[in-house]
Amino acid sequence: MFIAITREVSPAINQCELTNLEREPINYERACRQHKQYVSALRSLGLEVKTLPADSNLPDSVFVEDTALALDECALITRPGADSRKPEVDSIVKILTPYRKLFHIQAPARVDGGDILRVGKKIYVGLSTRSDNGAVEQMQNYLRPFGYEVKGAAVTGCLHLKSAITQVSKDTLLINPEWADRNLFSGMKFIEIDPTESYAANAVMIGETIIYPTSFPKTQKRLEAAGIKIVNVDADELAKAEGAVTCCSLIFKAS
Ligand code: CIR
Repeated sequence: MFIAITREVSPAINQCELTNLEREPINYERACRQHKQYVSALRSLGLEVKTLPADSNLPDSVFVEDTALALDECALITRPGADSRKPEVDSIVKILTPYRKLFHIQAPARVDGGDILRVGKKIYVGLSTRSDNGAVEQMQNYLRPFGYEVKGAAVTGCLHLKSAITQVSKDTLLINPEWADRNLFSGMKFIEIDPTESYAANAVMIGETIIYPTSFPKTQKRLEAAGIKIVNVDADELAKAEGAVTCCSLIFKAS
């Protein structure tokens, strides 16, 4: 059994951080409806969903992925790169404490969970505007004893590593080759996004199925042709906050 932690959309979502997108109005009610659909998709795949309440002081707090990395053996509490997001970790510490031994990224290092891509025992950390080598070093020290290999990965043009590349099956990564270098991810197969759909490389893999936005039909055809099973969600409202589907949950094994 897997647990997914999610958090309701903040009424202050229009004050979210933005790095690569121009600000445009986010329809709060529509974002909430789409978020509910996302939670239903997680439940339809058998996950137990624990949802934290919205916080009007934390505009980006719906993007829980950025606050932690939950592994089978332990969990890492991040130190988010944007100052407005640092307090988001407090409620995540509380909710994860019963489940895992926690390690904390210490200042001045910074890392957002959106930059952390785990593929089996390999952990890639995007060296973006939000995450740095200091965090990579701390993660190596914390996670090597559990058999993980932690590596920095260059990322350009997008907010996070997982905007550029995510896992879609046991041996396959979905990649935007403009934003990440496939040579870093040895031993894997790749599906490239359709070049007209820059933001299409973010999918949540749950078992043999992915949760995937309806916004990228051309890339979806490529995924279907590769035999990937898809549960679609509408996610274009939170995409205006530079959020994608992995960002909205923290998924880990219950025991
Ligand atoms: C931010 O800039 O931090 C938020 N507006 C978006 C965070 C998206 N999170 C993610 O990709 N993991």
